[in-house]
Amino acid sequence: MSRGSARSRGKGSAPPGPVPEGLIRVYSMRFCLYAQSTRLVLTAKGIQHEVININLKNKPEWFFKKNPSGLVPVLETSQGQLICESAITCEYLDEAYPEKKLLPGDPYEKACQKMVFESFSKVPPLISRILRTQNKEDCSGLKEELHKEITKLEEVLTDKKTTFFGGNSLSMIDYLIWPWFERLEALELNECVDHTPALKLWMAAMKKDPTVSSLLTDVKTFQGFFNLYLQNSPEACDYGL
Ligand SMILES: N[C@@H](CCC(=O)N[C@@H](CS)C(=O)NCC(=O)O)C(=O)O
Repeated sequence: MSRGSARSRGKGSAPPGPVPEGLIRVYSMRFCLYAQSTRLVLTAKGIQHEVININLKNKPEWFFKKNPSGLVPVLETSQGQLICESAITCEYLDEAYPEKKLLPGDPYEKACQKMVFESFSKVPPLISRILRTQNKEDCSGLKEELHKEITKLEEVLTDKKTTFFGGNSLSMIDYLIWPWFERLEALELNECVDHTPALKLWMAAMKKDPTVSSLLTDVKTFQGFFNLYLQNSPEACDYGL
């Protein structure tokens, strides 16, 4: 059970009931990059879950009881436990559902994944600033900075000589950073990976992964969403439904 493409719940909607036994719930938004990482982990691990989409431009009052900061993703268990912050939700899922581990057991390898994630942490704010800059000609400095950060990730892959960031198979770190790369084309930022062949191969390999491909969104849909989201439209989160 998932309903990842259900319409979002907004102000005035009834709060959802308790999470049924045997399921975990994720409060999400169809286009949220952070919630996508959580949904990728839920899907990759085959965890039975339900998705409740939140209208982030017209949030239901009850949602602040799930997360006072009003951000998605949030996980809710059948015992009423609430877990927020995407990286924390992903690590929680990996520990709470230990079949098919996505984080390495080896402490050093795990630390390496966290170091890559820390290095990646400069990318989301840059992409967000580029998205919000009205006059795209003013973006050249930001694009240069983004290119520099992306080059650091390219170096990780070339030093490791592996297809994925944690080795030759997909693991947690790949799911944590993928959503930003999926949106490069829709944001007309593909040039940032023009000179990073290892990252390009990684992106191609990611798209072939059944979990990643099950949650892909097409470029036009992303662009339609960005357009409405930047206008603060309450229709943004349900774009295309
Ligand atoms: N650090 C948070 C960031 C989550 C986040 O920014 N989510 C956005 C949607 S992509 C959100 O809920 N925005 C609503 C708002 O800013 O009010 C995480 O990793 O979970």
